[in-house]
Amino acid sequence: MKRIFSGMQPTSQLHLGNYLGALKNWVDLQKEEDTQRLYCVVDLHAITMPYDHTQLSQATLEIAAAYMAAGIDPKKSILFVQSHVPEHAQLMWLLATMSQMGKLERMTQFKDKAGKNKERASLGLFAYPVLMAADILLYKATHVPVGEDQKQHLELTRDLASTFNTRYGVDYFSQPEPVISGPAPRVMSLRDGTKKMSKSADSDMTRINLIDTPEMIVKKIKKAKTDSDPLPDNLKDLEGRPEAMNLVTIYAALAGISKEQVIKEFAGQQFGKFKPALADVAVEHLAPITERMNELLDDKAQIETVLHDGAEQARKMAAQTLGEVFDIMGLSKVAMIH
Ligand code: AQP
Repeated sequence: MKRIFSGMQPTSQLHLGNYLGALKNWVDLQKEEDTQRLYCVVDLHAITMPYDHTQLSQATLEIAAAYMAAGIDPKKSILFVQSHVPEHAQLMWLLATMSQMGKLERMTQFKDKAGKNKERASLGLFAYPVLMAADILLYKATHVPVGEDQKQHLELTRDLASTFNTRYGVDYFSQPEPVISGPAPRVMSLRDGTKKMSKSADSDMTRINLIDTPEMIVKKIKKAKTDSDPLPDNLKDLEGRPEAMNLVTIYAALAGISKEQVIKEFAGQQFGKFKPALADVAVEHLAPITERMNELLDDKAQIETVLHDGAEQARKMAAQTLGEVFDIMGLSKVAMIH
């Protein structure tokens, strides 16, 4: 059976990149028959960078609310919080014993987040991809829907699955497939078309958050960086114009049409005309999600019940895998409590 796993960090509010690169795809995947889906709020990942501990628990609920508001249905998907299933951290440690430092050092996300001060980066940040591998392998996920930025981490997960099998002479973990087919696998910053839209970018004007009001969305799109040329009449001529390409990609993804169709509709028009149209599409698409999210956050007990049930289901699956991995690795289970 196909089994899907994915997660997002409660580092801050979700933005349009998270939505178009991953979350929208998760929702669409709920249409698939004979598929089990696990969607997680990965709070243990979120603490690998400096964070506000007074806000983490609230941020975790907000991400769960965003999942549900976007259309994740707890009847079709198991929705839970990573730290509520301790097996994630346990399997991570076991996988850490077979993870090569050299490979982890080559991870782009580590290099980006550690910056120039690599020596002072935490072990948690360095081992982030190993925890992500544990998240996925714990449920023997076959498919992992993510944005393009996570491709390298997925390759490491596949690598670790093979290393485990080879080291212990088993055919236990299969190779999870990345599913990078969201409508916009890489949404770029509104202020710099060469950088990805990110929760942790300093300026809020670089991103559209799922909780932004219509006025904020209109303002951010109006102020988005562009060049002074009109939109061309073919997609090829958008090459070398990253900001223009980004706005066209966002429009296409939100309107559910191709980029070619967007170009056909707006060929020859200046951004003064295109931006208000984009803002309309964005508000129309996001306003119902924001409204639902706010409703859910007014009734936190409902979200907590969903997360409680989800953790219970996830733990059963996780405990089984961990027990099997203990057997394979020769660890004693004599007094193991589950
Ligand atoms: N700009 C993006 N375009 C498309 N997809 C994106 N994703 C993130 N940014 C974009 C996808 O969203 C999912 C959840 O990501 P995450 O919470 O693990 O965070 P991240 O990938 O590290 O990116 P963020 O949102 O910018 O967070 P920070 O700034 O905290 O690192 C993933 O599937 C990701 O691919």
